[in-house]
Amino acid sequence: MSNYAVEMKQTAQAMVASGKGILAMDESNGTCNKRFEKLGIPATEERRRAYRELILTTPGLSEFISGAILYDETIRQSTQAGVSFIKVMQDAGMIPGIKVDTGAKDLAGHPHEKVTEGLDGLRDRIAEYYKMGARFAKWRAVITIGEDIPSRACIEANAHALARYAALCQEGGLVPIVEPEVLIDGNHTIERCYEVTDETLHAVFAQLYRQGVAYNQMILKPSMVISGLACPIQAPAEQVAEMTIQCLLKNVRVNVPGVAFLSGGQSHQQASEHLNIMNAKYRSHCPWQITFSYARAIQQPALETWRGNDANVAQAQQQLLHRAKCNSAASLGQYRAQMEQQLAPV
Ligand code: 5MM
Repeated sequence: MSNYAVEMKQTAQAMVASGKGILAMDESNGTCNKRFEKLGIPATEERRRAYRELILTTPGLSEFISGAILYDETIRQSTQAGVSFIKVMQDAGMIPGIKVDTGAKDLAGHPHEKVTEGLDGLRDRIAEYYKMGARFAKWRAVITIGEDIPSRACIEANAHALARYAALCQEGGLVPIVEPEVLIDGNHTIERCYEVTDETLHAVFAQLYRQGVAYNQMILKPSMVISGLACPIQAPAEQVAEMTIQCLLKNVRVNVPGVAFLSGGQSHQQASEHLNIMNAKYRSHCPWQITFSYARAIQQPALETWRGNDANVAQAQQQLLHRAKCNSAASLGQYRAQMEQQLAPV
């Protein structure tokens, strides 16, 4: 048993406490810059810092957000006034987390498929992040649906890496968020997405078991079972919720404290609606908390309002808080479409 077992169990439970979710703001510089460039925001370290300050200093955010996943550049940054982001989070009662993978790279011998890298030197990086104040970590594996893919090789390589990452995290005191994302891109049906998600989760839990990962000290961050974006038949929200829960019940160990979904390219309202139905209809059938760990589905309206202009900070924070509030309500099965009309002042 890890020396940190008691602390990690408490952290994992706090990350998915009732009515709270995890904010993903761990975009690597490449991804963050791409999002900035689309809106004409200068892709500089200072603008990335300013944007992350906007997010983390949003008044009232911790009412809905238990913790935030940072990127290596961000975890070392501070507010304009010189307060480290870690301290800002700790003072606000939000748990600092850190993305530790180094990205999805081409899988040798398997065209169009990826394997996530980052195991080299990970033990030392975990020790450094723990010392800085991080208490959880994240690693994202990417599974693509297409003609004849995913291959067994891709699913197994990613599941194995996720489990080795999770074991290293638990050894070093960080709660691992285990994120196997089945991409929404493609013209596949929801049934095909179910098959692939089922196979992926099955492989991930087999590897977590093999590597001795403690299920009660981790969080699962899966994608929902959903129609491909280009599929001519888009499954209704009720079906997305039902098939997602069915797939999770089949594969996720009962003592995992929480499932925190990624939004994966869904619109922000869809992401809230799907999460809400899962909680309203199926929460009592599930042994784990069901919540969110969204990036785009929380941040996008705020980013579009801010546009790199400091004069827009307060309004952007209002947008961010609103999405956090809507998703918090969804994690309790209390989200209603009318909430979208009720922006609270910050
Ligand atoms: C799937 O992406 C994660 C969740 O975000 P969405 O809710 O927008 O789908 C997210 O944490 C992602 O891993 C980060 O944005 C990091 O992205 P990159 O590709 O820059 O590492």
